[in-house]
Amino acid sequence: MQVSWDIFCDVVDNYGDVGVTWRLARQLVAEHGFAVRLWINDLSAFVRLCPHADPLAARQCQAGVEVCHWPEDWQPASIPDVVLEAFACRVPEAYTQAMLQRSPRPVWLNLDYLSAEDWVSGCHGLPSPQANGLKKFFFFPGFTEQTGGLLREQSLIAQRQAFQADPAAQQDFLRGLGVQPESGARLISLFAYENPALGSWLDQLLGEGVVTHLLVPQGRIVGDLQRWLGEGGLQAGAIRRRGALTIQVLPFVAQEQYDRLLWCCDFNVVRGEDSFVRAQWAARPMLWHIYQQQDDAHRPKLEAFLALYLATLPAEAAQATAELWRAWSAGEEVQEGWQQLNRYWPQMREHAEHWCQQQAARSDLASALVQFYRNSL
Ligand code: TRH
Repeated sequence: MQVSWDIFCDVVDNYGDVGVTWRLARQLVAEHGFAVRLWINDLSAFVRLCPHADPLAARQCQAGVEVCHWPEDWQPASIPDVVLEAFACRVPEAYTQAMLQRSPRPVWLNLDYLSAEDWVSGCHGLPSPQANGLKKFFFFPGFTEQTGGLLREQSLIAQRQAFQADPAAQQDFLRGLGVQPESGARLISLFAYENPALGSWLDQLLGEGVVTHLLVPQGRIVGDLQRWLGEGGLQAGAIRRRGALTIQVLPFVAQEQYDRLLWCCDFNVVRGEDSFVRAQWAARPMLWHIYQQQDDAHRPKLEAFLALYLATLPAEAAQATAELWRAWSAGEEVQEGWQQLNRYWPQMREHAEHWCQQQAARSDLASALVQFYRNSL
């Protein structure tokens, strides 16, 4: 009998919650042969990542996944072998009651946010007994052996390497997006939250006089871009030239295409959780705009990742990266950090590939979840 999974996704904001669960659901179907239902409470967010999807359908099949609208008014549904709540969302009470009735009881998991902090390895896989007698397990993604790993499709790295070794394929892909960079141009992608630091970086890019093509997917940073350009209403497709700097606004594309965009670029600015991981698989130098939390709770997360990511880099290159990332996340001027980083470009490029290979040598998150499920039988 085919093993069945329910994944629950409460879209808090933006696209990370739905991005991670949609990616995981597809992988569980494609690589592990499971029957997966993905419950999403806001299908409009899902449609951005899966443009063919129907935002109004109560149920639809996409890439082999049964994508279901998670209604406020919950209707009874069968209970699968595995129930996964993403990012501390809670399944409906009636559903929990039905879990109690099932024999055998389903394996119940809570997939947490990604963090490089030390405490994560101590909490990964721990049970959390519930008052009703059910047991829920905490499952933590992460960067070390003691965690659940990172989402990575089986052939992702091979695909990425083949694409990066094929300039014609890159050119075709970019042309499909309406992007035709000057030959030899430095390509940069920018997917970030609002940031007052943007102007200082654009000033710097402009001042360097290096032919640069900056690709900006539609989203929250576009307001700051408009302010710097001194105009409003920028739509996807807009191209503006300032000296050697070309800025182009891109449409929001499907996840597979976004991967290719990252693979094409020399430098990627990413944010949140999922694009942050995808940039690591792209194996190019990057800048992470970490999701800002109350009381600066994101700062230790940023530092924890920097400590891991930069551990094997020469001190100066590590220092330059850390300065740039800290300044960007604090919304402070980034000229200095960017200039410093540019001095270590060859090391940063090599390091990005090395980090990617190191992380890819470990079990991926979907496989680790499957293993956890099998061990719990
Ligand atoms: O959108 P994000 O900022 O998402 C999140 C959420 O805010 C979440 O609540 C928070 O907890 C988390 O960050 C840390 O960033 P993220 O995670 O990178 O998700 C973006 C998704 O959008 C990712 O799956 C990649 C995808 N994407 C596309 O599919 N096409 C595109 O063109 C772009 C730019 C992104």
